[in-house]
Amino acid sequence: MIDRNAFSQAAQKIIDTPQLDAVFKAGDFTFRSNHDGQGPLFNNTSCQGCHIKDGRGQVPASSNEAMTSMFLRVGDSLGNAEPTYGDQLQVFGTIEGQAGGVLAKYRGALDEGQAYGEAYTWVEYETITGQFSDGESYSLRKPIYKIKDLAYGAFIDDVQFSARVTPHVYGSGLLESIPEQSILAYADPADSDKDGVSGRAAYTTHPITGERQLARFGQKAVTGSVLQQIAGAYRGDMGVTNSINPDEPCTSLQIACSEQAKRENDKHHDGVDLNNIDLAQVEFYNRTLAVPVRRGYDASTDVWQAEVLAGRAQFFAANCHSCHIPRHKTGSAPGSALGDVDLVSIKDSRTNITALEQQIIYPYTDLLLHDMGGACIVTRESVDAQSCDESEQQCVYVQRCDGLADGRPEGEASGSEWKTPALWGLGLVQTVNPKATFLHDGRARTIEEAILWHGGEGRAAQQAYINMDKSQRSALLAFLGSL
Ligand code: HEC
Ligand code: HEC
Ligand SMILES: [Ca+2]
Ligand SMILES: [Ca+2]
Ligand SMILES: [Ca+2]
Repeated sequence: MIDRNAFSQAAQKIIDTPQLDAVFKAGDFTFRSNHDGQGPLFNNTSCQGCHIKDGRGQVPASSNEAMTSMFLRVGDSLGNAEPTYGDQLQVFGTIEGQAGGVLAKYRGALDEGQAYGEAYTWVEYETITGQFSDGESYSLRKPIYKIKDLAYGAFIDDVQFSARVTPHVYGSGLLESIPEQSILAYADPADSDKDGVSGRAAYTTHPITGERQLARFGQKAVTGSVLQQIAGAYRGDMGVTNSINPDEPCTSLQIACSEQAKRENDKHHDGVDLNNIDLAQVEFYNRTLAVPVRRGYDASTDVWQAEVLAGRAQFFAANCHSCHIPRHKTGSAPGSALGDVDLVSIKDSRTNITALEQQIIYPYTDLLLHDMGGACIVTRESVDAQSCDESEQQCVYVQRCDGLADGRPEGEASGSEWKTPALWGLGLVQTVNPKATFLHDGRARTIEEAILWHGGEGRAAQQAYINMDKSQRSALLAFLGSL
């Protein structure tokens, strides 16, 4: 289905099995729903609010519009959480008697003891220009992130930010089922084949079994499973505690947040905000959302369009496939670590999800970390962009970066490493959400701009693109659009 619902289909084997289809639909419902116990701090009220139609979020249209489907992570240059604000800036807070989310107010949580949103964040773009080898020019928008209205006081001096726009979720279960060994086969951390591309595996600890496992979700590869990812999202993005993340997203320095959390728990009395049945259903839903079918060929004759074939050749000639590995084969897909779930209960058993097993898939990713180059500087500025002293007036924190770097290490990734994203479904991104854009922070308005931002290990591929003539560039874009 090539329409706005292109990312919202169940895998066929799920549709064909009524019991599984029922769990998929229940998970879909919960994915779209607001929850009891949401807050005291949050970025959005539902999964779907960010993963718009199971696809991407979007950058706000103006600086007056709060970020709702993107956010800024926060921390220091060594990868530690910010002591007061934790690892993410939640722009909404919860205040008794005020409906909906409450935005940040400068010193509001300190002076009034109320759980305001933590800070107001926005982005401004600067235009930078460049030229293809054939003389045609291009322009890119370079983001400058700004943060004001800090409700809980100043940040530490060495504060770093990482803007993230919401990625798509379909195909997650297939990516989860690629055997670790198949991914490790592509890692070349010391670049021993000297092609300028290394690729490093990141690891994490399974939240239930405690096993060390390859990290493959999140834009810096910090979580190892769909379950770990979504349990973190419930807590960090929505303030919905669960069996895996039982604590509200308040740090010990955020008294107003903890006080509000106590008031909420007085109301709910059931330990955590979300039960495991809902959590496991949403996990199942995310794992079994299907990848849209390829376009770019004549369905009646099965013949590929000439331009798509030519673009595919350019993709390999530019060495894009050294990171965007086209083909993988999934292995086994054990059921949820929480246990098998149906509509009303959860059992101790773990039945494999056969729809995800032994599948040949074309995600175009190695799921490894790559140094994409660049560096960032954070300054404190007054409203008129002069330097600023927080003891006298409110400062605006400003992050400027060269290249794709964010300057904020996370998990095992450095401040300039990113996980290669899957390219499947790329051509339908703006069909599903016309406001969606590309790269980790949505700075690229088009697929072409995303390619032009590649630096570091991706520099040679970017240069190859710049050196292509116009017909070669169009062909490559036609190929990417058919994925
Ligand atoms: C406030 C916006 C927001 C909300 C709400 C949200 N997400 Fe996300 N989601 C993101 C962002 C941003 C990322 C990338 C995170 C990163 O880079 O570490 C992400 C990543 C993911 C991924 C991993 C994608 C990948 O391939 O790496 C999955 C799966 C996911 N979210 C599912 C969910 C589910 C399920 C919910 C509801 C419980 C949810 N998300 C709620 C913004 C959101
Ligand atoms: C060194 C590894 C590497 C190479 C080589 C590489 N990429 Fe990427 N690519 C990445 C990483 C990592 C990202 C994510 C960067 C970010 O979000 O900041 C990315 C992002 C993208 C995106 C944006 C995807 C999205 O979901 O928004 C596109 C499109 C893309 N690459 C296409 C290409 C093409 C085409 C080539 C060859 C000309 C190429 N890449 C070469 C690693 C690579
Ligand atoms: Ca809560
Ligand atoms: Ca926070
Ligand atoms: Ca190499």
